Amino acid sequence: MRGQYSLTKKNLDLILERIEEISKNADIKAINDTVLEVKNKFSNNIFYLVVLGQFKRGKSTFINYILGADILPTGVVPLTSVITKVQYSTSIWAKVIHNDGMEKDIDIDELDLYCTERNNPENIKGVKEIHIGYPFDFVAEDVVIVDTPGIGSVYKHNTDIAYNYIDKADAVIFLFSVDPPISEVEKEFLSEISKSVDKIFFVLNKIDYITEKELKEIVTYNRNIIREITGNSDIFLYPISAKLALEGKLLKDEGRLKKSGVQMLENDLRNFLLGEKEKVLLERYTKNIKRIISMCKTFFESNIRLKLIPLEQLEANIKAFEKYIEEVERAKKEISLLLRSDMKKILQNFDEKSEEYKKLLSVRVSEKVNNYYYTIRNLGRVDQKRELEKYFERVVIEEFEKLKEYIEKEAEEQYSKALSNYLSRLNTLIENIKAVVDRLFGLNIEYFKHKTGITSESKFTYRIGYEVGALEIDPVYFTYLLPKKLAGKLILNRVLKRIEIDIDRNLGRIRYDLLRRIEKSSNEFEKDMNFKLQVIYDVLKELIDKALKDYKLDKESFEKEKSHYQMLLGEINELEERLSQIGEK
Ligand SMILES: Nc1nc2c(ncn2[C@@H]2O[C@H](COP(=O)(O)OP(=O)(O)O)[C@@H](O)[C@H]2O)c(=O)[nH]1
Ligand SMILES: [Mg+2]
Repeated sequence: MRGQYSLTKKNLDLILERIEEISKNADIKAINDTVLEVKNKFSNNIFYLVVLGQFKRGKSTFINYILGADILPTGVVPLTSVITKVQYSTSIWAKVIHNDGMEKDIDIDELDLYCTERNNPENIKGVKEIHIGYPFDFVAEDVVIVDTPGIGSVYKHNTDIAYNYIDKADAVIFLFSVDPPISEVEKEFLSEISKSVDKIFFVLNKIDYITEKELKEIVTYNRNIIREITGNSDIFLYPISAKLALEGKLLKDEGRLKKSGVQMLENDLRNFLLGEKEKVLLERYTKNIKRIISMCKTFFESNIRLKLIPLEQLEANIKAFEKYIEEVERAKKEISLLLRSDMKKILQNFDEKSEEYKKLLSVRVSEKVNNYYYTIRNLGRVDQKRELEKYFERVVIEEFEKLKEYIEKEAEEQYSKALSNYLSRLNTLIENIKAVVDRLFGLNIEYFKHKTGITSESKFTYRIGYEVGALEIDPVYFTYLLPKKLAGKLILNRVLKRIEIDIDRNLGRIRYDLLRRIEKSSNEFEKDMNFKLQVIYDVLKELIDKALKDYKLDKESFEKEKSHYQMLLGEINELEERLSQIGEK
């Protein structure tokens, strides 16, 4: 097995080396970058087992179980913001890799300083990855377990990080949990993953929350959804409780371990890694080389085709394209403006309803406080005041939570409606550009879609999200001192008077939060839109400039260039043939 693996690996290395030479010769950035990426990924024979899922599904808890130690921060509010790689090592160590490449050794107990949103808000410390070495008894040393931040969180950068990791995963453990049902975000995410990763272990976590009977229903329900999304009817869903599993392992409590249901998953994982790790690695390597080959082919074919267009025609087409780009830019501006005005409407809607919210809350809280006062009216003055204040605080928070939920839902609905409208406009625009490029230059710019996500944009990366912090009740006004002789009704009145002030302030907080998120999200959208279009312009420019430069050559050299590309294309075709022969072995 090992020998066969090395031999095949060597053959694939040779093919990639040759492709690298060819691509260097052609000097196209998108291709060179991809070659480098694939080379890095497969040079060290490391198998990436990536744990994915929406945030708070229990990913970190599960990895802690595998490690047999409470190492990764769990239940962190709101979430982790960098990926963590765990690998086997005889000693325990941890280090932080910064975005600029700097590395720093840290104490393993300090992980939360770097990977929690709370201690590293929006990743101001510029942490890219955290690497951990730990002597855990799982599988081989060349398996790296990757803990990803959750998708579907309020922070877009987190979603992106999890997303970027799909490409690098050799196998995936995808965690669902029994608490809330499968979300739209999870469905979309899973659909992306199943397109690119062949081996996915589906796990249903937190089964300790439910009864056997409920479990049966949830498993059936979730399995059907997964089947539908992946188009695979042969789906197994492992029901586990990562929490019980971890506790069981730490406390050496067989009962808990058994109840956690983790054993079957662990066995299957182990067997899979022992038996198929190398096969999977080779398959993925082959797949990636194939991808580069088709990039190269498209490029050479395009380039040869460009050379068949007479110079005057090409120049006229470039002019026509420049005109078209002006149109695109206008459309782009329009999308931005309309999006922003829709976003403003969400806020206006909130403002218009604000008075209504206030009244509603005021009525509800007063009613409840009044009723409550009735039940404690016989208490002494001090007790009465204390109890009333406590009750008041609780009721305000309760009522606010309800309202907040309602506001969130409404805003999210309006937001995603507006956004999906503009996303589909942007996608249409991109499709149009592709069609125009094809018509004018006979070029297919699809080949670099992998690098830039040029094709279509999915909507969940721009969730508005919503996470207002704890509500604020100003403690100061509870400390007022009442003149001794005043009591009873007066306390009640004072408390009731505060209602409006409290409601005002907290509505203000919700509004501020809404505004901030809307702005952030619209900015992200615009940034991405600009980036996508710019990438298309850049790639085209690179291709056309190359073609134009060749036109400046004399006839003989021009023909020579043309046949040079034809030769390279021939070589690429040969490599493709060689690759398919390796696959058959
Ligand atoms: N009841 C229960 N809680 C769990 C289980 N697994 C994880 N949790 C809790 O769920 C929360 C989120 O877990 P965490 O591992 O941080 O999720 P992650 O965001 O996916 O990494 C934490 O408070 C965990 O203690 C489980 O099997 N049962
Ligand atoms: Mg986590």
